[in-house]
Amino acid sequence: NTISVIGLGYIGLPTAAVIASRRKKVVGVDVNQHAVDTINKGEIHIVEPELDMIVHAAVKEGHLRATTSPEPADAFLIAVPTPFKAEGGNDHVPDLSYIEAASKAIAPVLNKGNLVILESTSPVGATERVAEVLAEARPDLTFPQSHGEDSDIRIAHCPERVLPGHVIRELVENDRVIGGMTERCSKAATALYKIFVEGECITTTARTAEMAKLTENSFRDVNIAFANELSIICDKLDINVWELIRLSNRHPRVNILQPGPGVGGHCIAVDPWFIVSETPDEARLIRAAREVNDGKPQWVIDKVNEAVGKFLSANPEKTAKEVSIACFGLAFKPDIDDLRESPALAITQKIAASNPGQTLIVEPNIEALPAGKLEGCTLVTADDALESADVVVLLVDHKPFKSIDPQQLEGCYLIDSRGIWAA
Ligand code: SAJ
Repeated sequence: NTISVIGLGYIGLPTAAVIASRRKKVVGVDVNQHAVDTINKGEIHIVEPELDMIVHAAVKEGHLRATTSPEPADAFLIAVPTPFKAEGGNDHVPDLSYIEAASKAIAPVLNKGNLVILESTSPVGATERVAEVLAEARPDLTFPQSHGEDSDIRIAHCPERVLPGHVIRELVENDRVIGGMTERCSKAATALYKIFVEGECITTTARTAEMAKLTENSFRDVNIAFANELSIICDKLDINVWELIRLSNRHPRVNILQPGPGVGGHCIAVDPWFIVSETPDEARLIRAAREVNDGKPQWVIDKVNEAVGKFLSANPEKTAKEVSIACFGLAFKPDIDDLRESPALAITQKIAASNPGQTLIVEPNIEALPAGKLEGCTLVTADDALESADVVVLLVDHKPFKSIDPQQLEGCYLIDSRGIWAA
Protein backbone atom coordinates (compact mmCIF):
# COMPACT_ATOMS: atom_id res chain seq x y z
CA ASN A 1 0.00 0.00 0.00
CA THR A 2 1.43 3.34 -1.07
CA ILE A 3 0.24 6.72 0.15
CA SER A 4 1.12 9.78 -1.88
CA VAL A 5 1.15 13.22 -0.25
CA ILE A 6 0.88 16.12 -2.69
CA GLY A 7 2.44 19.31 -1.29
CA LEU A 8 5.31 18.95 1.19
CA GLY A 9 4.89 22.14 3.21
CA TYR A 10 3.94 22.84 6.81
CA ILE A 11 1.12 20.26 6.74
CA GLY A 12 2.06 17.82 3.97
CA LEU A 13 5.57 17.04 5.14
CA PRO A 14 4.73 16.32 8.80
CA THR A 15 1.76 14.21 7.68
CA ALA A 16 3.88 12.26 5.17
CA ALA A 17 6.60 11.73 7.79
CA VAL A 18 4.22 10.58 10.52
CA ILE A 19 2.51 8.06 8.19
CA ALA A 20 5.95 6.83 7.07
CA SER A 21 6.98 6.48 10.71
CA ARG A 22 4.16 3.88 10.98
CA ARG A 23 6.13 1.85 8.40
CA LYS A 24 3.86 2.67 5.45
CA LYS A 25 5.32 3.45 2.06
CA VAL A 26 4.90 7.18 1.47
CA VAL A 27 5.80 9.10 -1.66
CA GLY A 28 5.77 12.88 -1.25
CA VAL A 29 5.26 15.10 -4.28
CA ASP A 30 6.16 18.77 -4.54
CA VAL A 31 6.79 21.17 -7.41
CA ASN A 32 9.70 22.67 -5.44
CA GLN A 33 12.84 20.76 -6.51
CA HIS A 34 14.82 22.18 -3.59
CA ALA A 35 12.28 20.83 -1.09
CA VAL A 36 12.32 17.42 -2.80
CA ASP A 37 16.14 17.23 -2.78
CA THR A 38 16.33 18.35 0.84
CA ILE A 39 13.82 15.71 1.98
CA ASN A 40 15.53 12.95 0.02
CA LYS A 41 18.71 13.79 1.96
CA GLY A 42 16.72 13.20 5.14
CA GLU A 43 16.63 16.90 5.94
CA ILE A 44 13.81 19.48 6.13
CA HIS A 45 13.21 22.87 4.54
CA ILE A 46 10.73 24.20 7.14
CA VAL A 47 10.93 24.79 10.88
CA GLU A 48 8.84 22.57 13.15
CA PRO A 49 9.96 20.91 16.39
CA GLU A 50 10.73 17.16 16.12
CA LEU A 51 10.02 17.07 12.38
CA ASP A 52 13.71 16.80 11.41
CA MET A 53 14.20 13.59 13.41
CA ILE A 54 11.09 11.93 12.04
CA VAL A 55 11.86 12.83 8.42
CA HIS A 56 15.47 11.73 8.84
CA ALA A 57 14.45 8.33 10.22
CA ALA A 58 11.66 7.79 7.67
CA VAL A 59 13.93 8.55 4.71
CA LYS A 60 16.82 6.51 6.09
CA GLU A 61 14.60 3.48 6.69
CA GLY A 62 13.20 3.77 3.17
CA HIS A 63 9.58 4.52 4.06
CA LEU A 64 9.57 8.10 2.77
CA ARG A 65 10.73 9.39 -0.59
CA ALA A 66 10.06 12.68 -2.40
CA THR A 67 9.64 13.42 -6.11
CA THR A 68 8.42 16.21 -8.34
CA SER A 69 6.03 14.14 -10.46
CA PRO A 70 3.12 12.06 -9.14
CA GLU A 71 3.30 8.27 -9.35
CA PRO A 72 0.51 5.69 -9.02
CA ALA A 73 -0.50 5.07 -5.36
CA ASP A 74 -3.44 3.70 -3.38
CA ALA A 75 -4.28 6.97 -1.72
CA PHE A 76 -3.52 10.60 -2.57
CA LEU A 77 -3.55 13.24 0.10
CA ILE A 78 -3.61 16.83 -1.19
CA ALA A 79 -2.04 19.41 1.17
CA VAL A 80 -1.34 22.47 -0.97
CA PRO A 81 -1.94 26.14 -0.08
CA THR A 82 -5.30 27.89 -0.53
CA PRO A 83 -4.59 31.62 -0.33
CA PHE A 84 -6.98 34.33 -1.43
CA LYS A 85 -6.68 36.64 -4.42
CA ALA A 86 -8.21 39.88 -5.62
CA GLU A 87 -10.81 39.43 -8.36
CA GLY A 88 -13.58 41.58 -9.81
CA GLY A 89 -13.45 44.26 -7.10
CA ASN A 90 -13.32 41.69 -4.28
CA ASP A 91 -9.96 41.53 -2.47
CA HIS A 92 -10.53 38.20 -0.76
CA VAL A 93 -11.60 35.54 -3.26
CA PRO A 94 -10.36 32.00 -2.51
CA ASP A 95 -7.62 30.97 -4.91
CA LEU A 96 -8.18 27.31 -5.83
CA SER A 97 -5.43 27.22 -8.45
CA TYR A 98 -3.05 25.10 -6.33
CA ILE A 99 -5.79 22.57 -5.58
CA GLU A 100 -6.77 22.42 -9.24
CA ALA A 101 -3.14 22.03 -10.34
CA ALA A 102 -2.62 19.22 -7.80
CA SER A 103 -5.80 17.47 -9.00
CA LYS A 104 -4.70 17.74 -12.63
CA ALA A 105 -1.27 16.40 -11.71
CA ILE A 106 -2.58 13.23 -10.03
CA ALA A 107 -5.38 12.54 -12.55
CA PRO A 108 -3.16 10.69 -15.08
CA VAL A 109 -1.86 8.22 -12.46
CA LEU A 110 -5.22 7.45 -10.81
CA ASN A 111 -6.38 3.84 -10.78
CA LYS A 112 -9.68 2.15 -9.95
CA GLY A 113 -10.06 1.83 -6.16
CA ASN A 114 -7.93 4.88 -5.34
CA LEU A 115 -8.78 7.28 -2.53
CA VAL A 116 -8.24 11.05 -2.96
CA ILE A 117 -8.29 13.23 0.16
CA LEU A 118 -8.27 17.02 0.19
CA GLU A 119 -6.60 18.27 3.40
CA SER A 120 -6.07 21.89 2.38
CA THR A 121 -8.35 24.36 4.16
CA SER A 122 -10.90 25.08 1.48
CA PRO A 123 -14.01 27.09 0.71
CA VAL A 124 -17.24 25.11 0.74
CA GLY A 125 -17.53 23.22 -2.55
CA ALA A 126 -13.79 22.75 -3.15
CA THR A 127 -13.93 18.97 -2.72
CA GLU A 128 -16.66 18.81 -5.36
CA ARG A 129 -14.38 20.92 -7.56
CA VAL A 130 -11.54 18.40 -7.10
CA ALA A 131 -13.94 15.62 -8.10
CA GLU A 132 -14.98 17.59 -11.19
CA VAL A 133 -11.38 18.23 -12.29
CA LEU A 134 -10.51 14.56 -11.85
CA ALA A 135 -13.63 13.41 -13.73
CA GLU A 136 -12.91 15.76 -16.63
CA ALA A 137 -9.35 14.45 -16.91
CA ARG A 138 -10.31 10.76 -16.56
CA PRO A 139 -13.53 9.92 -18.46
CA ASP A 140 -12.48 6.23 -18.27
CA LEU A 141 -13.04 6.17 -14.49
CA THR A 142 -16.22 6.76 -12.45
CA PHE A 143 -16.48 9.29 -9.60
CA PRO A 144 -18.77 9.76 -6.57
CA GLN A 145 -20.64 12.78 -8.01
CA SER A 146 -22.03 10.64 -10.85
CA HIS A 147 -21.78 7.05 -9.55
CA GLY A 148 -22.24 7.45 -5.75
CA GLU A 149 -21.20 4.44 -3.68
CA ASP A 150 -20.29 2.42 -6.81
CA SER A 151 -17.68 4.86 -8.10
CA ASP A 152 -14.15 3.72 -9.00
CA ILE A 153 -12.57 6.60 -7.06
CA ARG A 154 -13.33 7.65 -3.48
CA ILE A 155 -13.03 11.31 -2.52
CA ALA A 156 -13.11 13.01 0.89
CA HIS A 157 -12.24 16.26 2.63
CA CYS A 158 -10.34 15.87 5.91
CA PRO A 159 -9.14 19.30 7.00
CA GLU A 160 -5.89 19.59 8.92
CA ARG A 161 -6.22 21.24 12.35
CA VAL A 162 -2.70 21.22 13.75
CA LEU A 163 -1.12 24.14 15.59
CA PRO A 164 2.24 25.26 14.19
CA GLY A 165 4.87 24.50 16.82
CA HIS A 166 2.92 21.45 18.05
CA VAL A 167 2.26 19.77 14.73
CA ILE A 168 3.72 16.35 15.46
CA ARG A 169 1.76 15.87 18.69
CA GLU A 170 -1.48 17.38 17.35
CA LEU A 171 -1.35 15.30 14.13
CA VAL A 172 -1.61 12.19 16.26
CA GLU A 173 -3.77 13.39 19.15
CA ASN A 174 -6.37 15.69 17.55
CA ASP A 175 -9.78 14.39 16.54
CA ARG A 176 -10.33 14.41 12.77
CA VAL A 177 -13.42 15.49 10.86
CA ILE A 178 -13.77 13.22 7.86
CA GLY A 179 -16.10 14.38 5.12
CA GLY A 180 -16.56 11.79 2.41
CA MET A 181 -18.49 12.51 -0.78
CA THR A 182 -20.27 9.25 0.07
CA GLU A 183 -20.26 7.00 3.14
CA ARG A 184 -17.90 4.60 1.45
CA CYS A 185 -15.52 7.49 0.80
CA SER A 186 -15.66 8.42 4.51
CA LYS A 187 -14.95 4.82 5.52
CA ALA A 188 -11.92 4.58 3.22
CA ALA A 189 -10.55 7.89 4.51
CA THR A 190 -11.13 6.86 8.14
CA ALA A 191 -9.12 3.67 7.55
CA LEU A 192 -6.23 5.80 6.29
CA TYR A 193 -6.25 8.21 9.25
CA LYS A 194 -6.49 5.31 11.71
CA ILE A 195 -2.90 4.47 10.67
CA PHE A 196 -1.63 7.36 12.79
CA VAL A 197 -4.49 9.26 14.46
CA GLU A 198 -5.16 8.43 18.11
CA GLY A 199 -7.96 11.00 18.37
CA GLU A 200 -11.48 10.19 17.21
CA CYS A 201 -12.32 10.16 13.49
CA ILE A 202 -15.82 11.59 13.07
CA THR A 203 -17.51 11.32 9.69
CA THR A 204 -19.76 13.84 7.95
CA THR A 205 -20.29 15.23 4.45
CA ALA A 206 -17.51 16.93 2.48
CA ARG A 207 -19.28 20.31 2.59
CA THR A 208 -19.81 20.15 6.35
CA ALA A 209 -16.16 19.20 6.86
CA GLU A 210 -15.09 22.19 4.75
CA MET A 211 -17.32 24.52 6.73
CA ALA A 212 -16.21 22.99 10.06
CA LYS A 213 -12.61 23.94 9.42
CA LEU A 214 -13.52 27.48 8.35
CA THR A 215 -15.75 27.75 11.41
CA GLU A 216 -12.97 26.75 13.81
CA ASN A 217 -10.61 29.44 12.57
CA SER A 218 -13.37 32.05 12.28
CA PHE A 219 -14.39 31.30 15.86
CA ARG A 220 -10.84 32.07 16.98
CA ASP A 221 -10.65 35.16 14.78
CA VAL A 222 -13.93 36.57 16.13
CA ASN A 223 -12.81 35.93 19.71
CA ILE A 224 -9.42 37.59 19.16
CA ALA A 225 -11.21 40.53 17.51
CA PHE A 226 -13.35 40.88 20.63
CA ALA A 227 -10.18 41.09 22.75
CA ASN A 228 -8.55 43.51 20.31
CA GLU A 229 -11.61 45.76 20.24
CA LEU A 230 -11.70 45.76 24.05
CA SER A 231 -8.07 46.87 24.15
CA ILE A 232 -8.87 49.87 21.94
CA ILE A 233 -11.97 50.76 23.97
CA CYS A 234 -10.06 50.44 27.26
CA ASP A 235 -7.25 52.62 25.97
CA LYS A 236 -9.81 55.37 25.32
CA LEU A 237 -11.39 54.92 28.73
CA ASP A 238 -8.06 54.72 30.54
CA ILE A 239 -8.68 51.20 31.85
CA ASN A 240 -6.03 48.45 31.98
CA VAL A 241 -7.43 45.88 29.51
CA TRP A 242 -5.29 43.04 30.85
CA GLU A 243 -6.64 43.46 34.34
CA LEU A 244 -10.14 43.88 32.92
CA ILE A 245 -9.91 40.58 31.00
CA ARG A 246 -8.45 38.76 34.00
CA LEU A 247 -11.36 39.96 36.13
CA SER A 248 -14.04 39.21 33.54
CA ASN A 249 -12.62 35.74 33.00
CA ARG A 250 -13.37 34.97 36.67
CA HIS A 251 -16.98 34.60 35.53
CA PRO A 252 -17.68 30.88 35.01
CA ARG A 253 -18.98 31.37 31.46
CA VAL A 254 -16.58 34.05 30.20
CA ASN A 255 -13.27 33.22 28.54
CA ILE A 256 -11.84 36.20 26.67
CA LEU A 257 -8.68 35.73 24.59
CA GLN A 258 -5.66 38.05 24.64
CA PRO A 259 -5.37 41.26 22.65
CA GLY A 260 -2.30 41.64 20.47
CA PRO A 261 -0.86 43.70 17.62
CA GLY A 262 -3.08 41.94 15.04
CA VAL A 263 -3.68 38.40 13.80
CA GLY A 264 -0.94 36.70 11.82
CA GLY A 265 -0.19 33.29 10.39
CA HIS A 266 -1.48 31.67 7.26
CA CYS A 267 -4.83 30.42 8.52
CA ILE A 268 -6.81 32.57 10.91
CA ALA A 269 -6.33 35.77 8.91
CA VAL A 270 -7.30 33.96 5.69
CA ASP A 271 -9.96 31.32 6.30
CA PRO A 272 -12.80 33.58 7.55
CA TRP A 273 -12.68 35.36 4.17
CA PHE A 274 -13.69 32.06 2.51
CA ILE A 275 -16.98 32.29 4.38
CA VAL A 276 -17.37 36.03 3.75
CA SER A 277 -16.70 35.72 0.03
CA GLU A 278 -19.40 33.01 -0.38
CA THR A 279 -22.04 34.68 1.79
CA PRO A 280 -21.15 38.40 1.95
CA ASP A 281 -24.58 39.60 3.07
CA GLU A 282 -24.88 37.07 5.87
CA ALA A 283 -21.33 36.91 7.26
CA ARG A 284 -21.43 40.34 8.91
CA LEU A 285 -19.82 39.51 12.25
CA ILE A 286 -17.12 37.36 10.64
CA ARG A 287 -16.22 40.19 8.26
CA ALA A 288 -16.22 42.79 11.07
CA ALA A 289 -13.85 40.59 13.09
CA ARG A 290 -11.43 40.43 10.15
CA GLU A 291 -11.58 44.20 9.82
CA VAL A 292 -10.99 44.77 13.55
CA ASN A 293 -7.98 42.42 13.56
CA ASP A 294 -6.56 43.81 10.32
CA GLY A 295 -6.89 47.34 11.72
CA LYS A 296 -4.95 46.59 14.89
CA PRO A 297 -1.41 46.98 13.45
CA GLN A 298 -2.15 50.57 12.36
CA TRP A 299 -3.55 51.33 15.82
CA VAL A 300 -0.26 50.14 17.36
CA ILE A 301 1.72 52.29 14.90
CA ASP A 302 -0.41 55.32 15.83
CA LYS A 303 0.37 54.63 19.50
CA VAL A 304 4.09 54.53 18.72
CA ASN A 305 3.90 57.86 16.89
CA GLU A 306 2.00 59.31 19.83
CA ALA A 307 4.73 58.09 22.21
CA VAL A 308 7.44 59.61 20.04
CA GLY A 309 5.53 62.91 20.12
CA LYS A 310 5.30 62.73 23.92
CA PHE A 311 9.00 61.94 24.21
CA LEU A 312 9.92 64.91 22.02
CA SER A 313 7.75 67.35 23.95
CA ALA A 314 9.27 66.11 27.22
CA ASN A 315 12.78 66.45 25.73
CA PRO A 316 12.65 69.65 23.66
CA GLU A 317 16.42 69.62 23.14
CA LYS A 318 16.08 66.44 21.04
CA THR A 319 15.15 66.21 17.35
CA ALA A 320 13.18 63.39 15.71
CA LYS A 321 16.46 62.07 14.26
CA GLU A 322 17.73 61.45 17.76
CA VAL A 323 14.82 59.27 18.88
CA SER A 324 15.65 55.60 19.25
CA ILE A 325 12.77 53.10 18.93
CA ALA A 326 13.17 49.46 19.97
CA CYS A 327 10.75 46.83 18.62
CA PHE A 328 10.56 43.61 20.63
CA GLY A 329 9.53 40.56 18.55
CA LEU A 330 9.05 39.98 14.81
CA ALA A 331 7.47 36.50 14.68
CA PHE A 332 3.74 35.95 14.11
CA LYS A 333 3.33 34.44 17.56
CA PRO A 334 5.41 33.65 20.66
CA ASP A 335 8.43 31.38 20.75
CA ILE A 336 8.66 30.57 17.06
CA ASP A 337 10.93 31.94 14.32
CA ASP A 338 8.19 32.14 11.67
CA LEU A 339 8.02 35.71 10.32
CA ARG A 340 5.53 34.98 7.52
CA GLU A 341 2.27 36.97 7.66
CA SER A 342 3.43 38.53 10.91
CA PRO A 343 1.76 41.72 12.14
CA ALA A 344 4.86 42.34 14.30
CA LEU A 345 7.07 42.34 11.20
CA ALA A 346 4.65 44.59 9.28
CA ILE A 347 4.44 47.06 12.17
CA THR A 348 8.23 47.13 12.59
CA GLN A 349 8.71 47.73 8.85
CA LYS A 350 6.34 50.70 8.92
CA ILE A 351 7.93 52.16 12.05
CA ALA A 352 11.40 51.76 10.55
CA ALA A 353 10.33 53.35 7.26
CA SER A 354 8.97 56.48 8.93
CA ASN A 355 11.45 56.80 11.81
CA PRO A 356 14.25 59.24 10.97
CA GLY A 357 16.11 58.04 14.08
CA GLN A 358 17.44 54.64 15.04
CA THR A 359 15.22 51.51 14.93
CA LEU A 360 16.49 48.62 17.05
CA ILE A 361 15.03 45.13 16.76
CA VAL A 362 15.06 42.39 19.38
CA GLU A 363 14.10 38.92 18.12
CA PRO A 364 15.83 36.13 20.07
CA ASN A 365 14.54 33.43 17.67
CA ILE A 366 16.46 34.59 14.58
CA GLU A 367 20.14 35.06 13.86
CA ALA A 368 19.85 37.77 11.19
CA LEU A 369 17.19 40.18 9.98
CA PRO A 370 15.22 39.00 6.92
CA ALA A 371 17.03 40.14 3.77
CA GLY A 372 15.86 43.42 2.27
CA LYS A 373 12.91 43.87 4.63
CA LEU A 374 14.26 46.09 7.39
CA GLU A 375 16.84 48.38 5.81
CA GLY A 376 18.72 50.50 8.30
CA CYS A 377 17.52 48.54 11.36
CA THR A 378 19.85 46.76 13.76
CA LEU A 379 19.23 43.39 15.44
CA VAL A 380 20.35 43.71 19.06
CA THR A 381 19.96 41.97 22.41
CA ALA A 382 17.20 43.01 24.79
CA ASP A 383 19.75 44.51 27.19
CA ASP A 384 21.39 46.61 24.48
CA ALA A 385 18.01 47.81 23.21
CA LEU A 386 16.80 48.82 26.66
CA GLU A 387 20.00 50.69 27.37
CA SER A 388 19.57 53.09 24.46
CA ALA A 389 15.87 53.09 23.48
CA ASP A 390 13.61 56.06 24.14
CA VAL A 391 10.46 54.30 22.92
CA VAL A 392 9.95 50.54 23.41
CA VAL A 393 7.29 48.58 21.51
CA LEU A 394 6.49 45.05 22.65
CA LEU A 395 4.99 43.11 19.73
CA VAL A 396 5.42 39.42 20.59
CA ASP A 397 5.22 37.81 24.03
CA HIS A 398 8.31 35.62 23.63
CA LYS A 399 9.28 33.88 26.89
CA PRO A 400 12.61 35.70 27.41
CA PHE A 401 10.81 39.08 27.25
CA LYS A 402 8.63 38.13 30.20
CA SER A 403 11.58 37.91 32.56
CA ILE A 404 12.95 41.37 31.76
CA ASP A 405 13.51 43.37 34.94
CA PRO A 406 10.86 46.15 35.10
CA GLN A 407 13.60 48.50 36.30
CA GLN A 408 15.22 48.24 32.87
CA LEU A 409 12.02 49.63 31.32
CA GLU A 410 11.93 52.69 33.53
CA GLY A 411 12.32 55.95 31.68
CA CYS A 412 11.23 54.45 28.32
CA TYR A 413 7.96 55.32 26.63
CA LEU A 414 6.31 51.93 26.51
CA ILE A 415 3.76 50.43 24.10
CA ASP A 416 3.01 46.92 25.27
CA SER A 417 0.70 45.34 22.67
CA ARG A 418 0.75 41.99 24.49
CA GLY A 419 0.35 43.07 28.06
CA ILE A 420 3.35 41.25 29.49
CA TRP A 421 4.82 44.39 31.05
CA ALA A 422 1.72 46.54 31.32
CA ALA A 423 -0.42 43.78 32.83
N1 SAJ B 1 -3.56 35.53 18.80
C1 SAJ B 1 -3.91 36.65 19.56
N2 SAJ B 1 -4.54 36.46 20.75
C2 SAJ B 1 -4.84 35.21 21.23
C3 SAJ B 1 -4.50 34.08 20.44
C4 SAJ B 1 -3.86 34.28 19.24
O1 SAJ B 1 -3.65 37.79 19.17
O2 SAJ B 1 -5.40 35.13 22.33
C5 SAJ B 1 -2.87 35.71 17.50
C6 SAJ B 1 -1.48 35.11 17.46
O3 SAJ B 1 -0.51 35.95 18.02
C7 SAJ B 1 -1.26 34.90 15.97
C8 SAJ B 1 -2.67 34.58 15.47
O4 SAJ B 1 -3.55 35.00 16.49
O5 SAJ B 1 -0.82 36.08 15.35
C9 SAJ B 1 -2.92 33.12 15.17
O6 SAJ B 1 -2.28 32.29 16.14
P1 SAJ B 1 -2.95 30.98 16.75
O7 SAJ B 1 -1.99 30.40 17.70
O8 SAJ B 1 -4.30 31.29 17.28
O9 SAJ B 1 -3.24 30.03 15.50
P2 SAJ B 1 -2.35 29.45 14.24
O10 SAJ B 1 -2.59 30.36 13.08
O11 SAJ B 1 -0.96 29.18 14.62
O12 SAJ B 1 -3.11 28.05 14.02
C10 SAJ B 1 -4.53 28.02 13.83
C11 SAJ B 1 -5.16 26.98 14.78
N3 SAJ B 1 -6.60 27.11 14.78
C12 SAJ B 1 -7.31 27.23 15.93
O13 SAJ B 1 -6.79 27.27 17.03
C13 SAJ B 1 -8.79 27.31 15.80
C14 SAJ B 1 -4.76 25.58 14.33
O14 SAJ B 1 -5.40 24.58 15.12
C15 SAJ B 1 -5.11 25.38 12.84
O15 SAJ B 1 -4.74 24.08 12.39
C16 SAJ B 1 -4.33 26.41 12.05
O16 SAJ B 1 -4.79 27.71 12.46
C17 SAJ B 1 -4.60 26.15 10.57
O17 SAJ B 1 -3.70 25.59 9.91
O18 SAJ B 1 -5.70 26.43 10.09
